[in-house]
Amino acid sequence: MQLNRDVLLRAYRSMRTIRDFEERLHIEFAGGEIPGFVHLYAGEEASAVGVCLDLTERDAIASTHRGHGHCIAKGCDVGQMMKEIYGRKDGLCGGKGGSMHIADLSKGMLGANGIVGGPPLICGAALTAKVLGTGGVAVAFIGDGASNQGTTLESYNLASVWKLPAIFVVEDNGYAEATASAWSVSGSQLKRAEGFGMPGREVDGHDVFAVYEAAREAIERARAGEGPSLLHVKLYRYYGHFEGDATTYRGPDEAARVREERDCLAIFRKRVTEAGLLEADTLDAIDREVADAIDRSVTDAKGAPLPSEADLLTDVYATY
Ligand SMILES: Cc1ncc(C[n+]2csc(CCOP(=O)(O)OP(=O)(O)O)c2C)c(N)n1
Ligand SMILES: [Mg+2]
Repeated sequence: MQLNRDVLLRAYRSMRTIRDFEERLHIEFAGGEIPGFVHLYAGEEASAVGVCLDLTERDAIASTHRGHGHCIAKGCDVGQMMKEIYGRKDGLCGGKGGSMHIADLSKGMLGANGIVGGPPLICGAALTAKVLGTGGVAVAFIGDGASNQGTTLESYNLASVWKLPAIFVVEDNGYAEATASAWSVSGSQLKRAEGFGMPGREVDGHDVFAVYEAAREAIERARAGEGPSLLHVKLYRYYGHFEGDATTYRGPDEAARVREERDCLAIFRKRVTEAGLLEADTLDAIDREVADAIDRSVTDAKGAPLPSEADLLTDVYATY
């Protein structure tokens, strides 16, 4: 399917924003001002963006510990995200979530998650959509490591049994911390889906068009009440597992080679300019606008106030 100009521009801006956000955090984290752990999503942009292009605010996503890209693709405010990661009072979660627990329920972003294996969350969101008849779908992003968690397999079963409008996106970047998926994942992701009665598709995660097509099919199936699907998205993370990881478990030029040969931004640019769909100048202008926005977000975050002592006592209990 040919995407229209607006959607193409949105896809590029979103992928570029994620890349710049993450590359800037890589630099800023080394300065020591950012609290907690940071796991970068650079290199995996086409997955979050391709999956979220057709989602709206009535649709929910549940992220992983590597959640900034999912947040941006789902429409979260980048300035507030940066403040959150810096632990500032007017960050997306009042500075109390940080990188690993960032969330924005108003956008249907249920949260990044420190516990690997969060797919049960989207069974709840999908069941809500089904019972209330909202037409919404719920998407779980799952790492290759998380694909081995019992909670993930239980979610596959529940979603199939209840015919939930759920989509499981296995983002297979080849590693869980320092362990290669070749060592830790048995059988095949698609056969696992088949075992639970779901259709599954393998997708090139460096190609936003391929991800979009596969996600669109799964979303349509979910909205039509036909039940869950699984996407096995093959991709790669450019940086270490967390910021500070010496990455001794992969070859010295492995990441550089993937960046050179399979950069989703370069692949997109080549494809759309050669086909005459977008002009290089237009993409360059987006690059400049995004660079300015990220710059501003860091300056604003560094200058923003921290939570006060009194803020320790808020958001502790929820009342319904
Ligand atoms: C239940 C649980 N077990 C272990 C961990 C520690 N841990 C954090 S990230 C991670 C690896 C996750 O790998 P993967 O799911 O492939 O995601 P990736 O980091 O590659 O995006 C592990 C084991 C955890 N956070 N939660
Ligand atoms: Mg992984």
